[in-house]
Amino acid sequence: MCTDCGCSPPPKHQHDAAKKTVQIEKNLLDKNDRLAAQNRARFSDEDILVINLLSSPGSGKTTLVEETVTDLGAQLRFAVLEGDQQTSHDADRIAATGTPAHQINTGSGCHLDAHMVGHGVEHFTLPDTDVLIIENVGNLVCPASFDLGEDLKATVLSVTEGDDKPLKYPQMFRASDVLLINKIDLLPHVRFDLDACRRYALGIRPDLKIFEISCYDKTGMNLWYNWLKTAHKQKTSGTSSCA
Ligand SMILES: Nc1nc2c(ncn2[C@@H]2O[C@H](COP(=O)(O)OP(=O)(O)O)[C@@H](O)[C@H]2O)c(=O)[nH]1
Ligand SMILES: [Mg+2]
Repeated sequence: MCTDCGCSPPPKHQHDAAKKTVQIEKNLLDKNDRLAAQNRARFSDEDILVINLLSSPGSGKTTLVEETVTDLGAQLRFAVLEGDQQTSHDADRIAATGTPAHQINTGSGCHLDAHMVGHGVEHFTLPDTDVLIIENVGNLVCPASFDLGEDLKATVLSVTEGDDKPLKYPQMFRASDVLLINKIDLLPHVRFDLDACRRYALGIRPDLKIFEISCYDKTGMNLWYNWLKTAHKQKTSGTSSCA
């Protein structure tokens, strides 16, 4: 009888392979953490607030960024890194607002990593930047594990995705400082229990800051904007985060 998992006969080679995989993953994450620390030091030197924006595909991340840079562009200087497997659609959308934007294509990759971000920001003039938004690849799993050197992780969840997502993908919600529940203009048309969603998310991370927003009719957007401005002020004054 195998002592690791109780299987019979013991498939030793499988356990060896699993150990090797764990070691490779650990090495990858260690390397990522070192590069993320370098990014973080650089962003702090430049007084830049960095937001890592996460969600599944289609929740409205790019729309949120378009609205935010348009409405706050006179008060804060934004730069936006866009992550997708293919196309430059999202960077093109942000560039159309007049905001510096750069697209990172990950090919088959399911998340951005600190190395990509370190090179991505070479396309911006960092001393002219107050807030860097990094729109991660749409995926509620892997991006949670990769530190990019951000100050805060913000997750967008739209009401069409179901109120139980915090329970199904707890790692993402545990890692997040902010949750934006988007598309609440669609609430009359979908079965989404806002109170239950809040309860599930807060059960996973009790200090999670939650905004209920609609990028279409602008509900809740001013609260998000005020929070972002306060977070930037706190970053540049060296006080702790407002998350
Ligand atoms: N009804 C509604 N649709 C939205 C809202 N925000 C974004 N969308 C739509 O959702 C779709 C996906 O948006 P996008 O920003 O590309 O999502 P991303 O994949 O997370 O970047 C687009 O058709 C948007 O117009 C919203 O607040 N309400
Ligand atoms: Mg997008």
